[in-house]
Amino acid sequence: MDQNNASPKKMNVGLIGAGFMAKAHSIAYAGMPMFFWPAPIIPVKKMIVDMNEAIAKEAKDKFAFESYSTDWHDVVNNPEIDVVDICTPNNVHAEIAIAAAKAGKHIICEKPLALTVDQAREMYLTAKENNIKTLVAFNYRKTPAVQLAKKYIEEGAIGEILDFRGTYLQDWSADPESPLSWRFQKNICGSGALGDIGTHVVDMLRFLVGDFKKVNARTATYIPERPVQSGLTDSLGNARLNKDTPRKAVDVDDQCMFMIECENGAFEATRNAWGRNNYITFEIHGTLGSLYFNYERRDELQVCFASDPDDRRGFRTIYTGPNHPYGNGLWPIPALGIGYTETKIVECYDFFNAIANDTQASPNFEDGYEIELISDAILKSAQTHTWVDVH
Ligand code: SOE
Repeated sequence: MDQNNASPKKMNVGLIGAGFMAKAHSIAYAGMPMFFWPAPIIPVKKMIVDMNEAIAKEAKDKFAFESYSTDWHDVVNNPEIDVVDICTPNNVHAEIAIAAAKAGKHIICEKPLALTVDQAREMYLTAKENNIKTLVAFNYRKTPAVQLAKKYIEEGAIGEILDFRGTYLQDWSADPESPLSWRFQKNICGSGALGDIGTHVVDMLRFLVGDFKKVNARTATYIPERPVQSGLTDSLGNARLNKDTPRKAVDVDDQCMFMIECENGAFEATRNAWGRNNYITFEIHGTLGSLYFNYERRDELQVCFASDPDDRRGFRTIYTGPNHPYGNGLWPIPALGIGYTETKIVECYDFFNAIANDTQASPNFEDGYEIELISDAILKSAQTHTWVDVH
């Protein structure tokens, strides 16, 4: 805050990649001070970048940025920019983040952090050397009901954790005619369902139950080729291409499942599960109770305790609201509805709080690197059909 306590400090943001995620992040920059006042810092949408000039120009107006460019160097080399926000496909995260860290910019990077463990390590170490603040956009852990689950676990309410399971199921790529966007090309995305959606729940489970020691995984590619779409814009299954459109091989996983050794855990991710749209779930069993969460009903956390009377024991629903984590900034009555936008606003709040208070936000590049190690172990395990150590 200014000395006279009048208004919070401002910081300029340069956002790179003007697709679906740019929309989510832009709303968060605008909305964060409205939800969490006084804001730790007010983000100013300075410049948006997209390789495609028409998209960049339109995004400037649509997402309310002051200027646009087609070259990400214009953001990274711009002394006026304080924060670089990377919303590009995964294959350029490392190059941009390393340059931004060397230029002393704080960085928000979309998930997964990188294509490989080596890239993720270099991103993490460069950020550390340059003493900047980082955040990887695993936003689902910011859902108040997930934070409430963490509170129950930390308070010992469910006792010692025995086992857990998680899923991330979607169906937008279940149709064989849905196009081969960059999310199905290993050289651009690194991995398929695992990196795109599985890593969100890996992040959530690490947050809730702790680090993974070993994994035993299987992956499958159900649809070996898809019609090729032009351009990098991601239709997320919505485009239907002409029947004669050339097809190309998919070289990443459509589905991935694995067992986890830390406590005993199991997990499945796929984008080919008809009827499941954003079915992120976890169920955690402890010696004293259980917790269950499903993002499709994200205002709710289901809890059950061993200490409940025998004739009334069963899952009951807690609706998150003003008395729960982040609740003071969000809506004043439980069950008014937390959405994707709110998770992004909380993420943005945590990031700027970290800058204002000289701490690190969570999950940061160190967490992103750890998740890359886990993903690498999962892919190795699926290849070798053996348990693989994460470290
Ligand atoms: C597509 O599967 C996608 O947009 C993911 O990339 C996001 O991370 C997820 O939040 C929504 O679905």
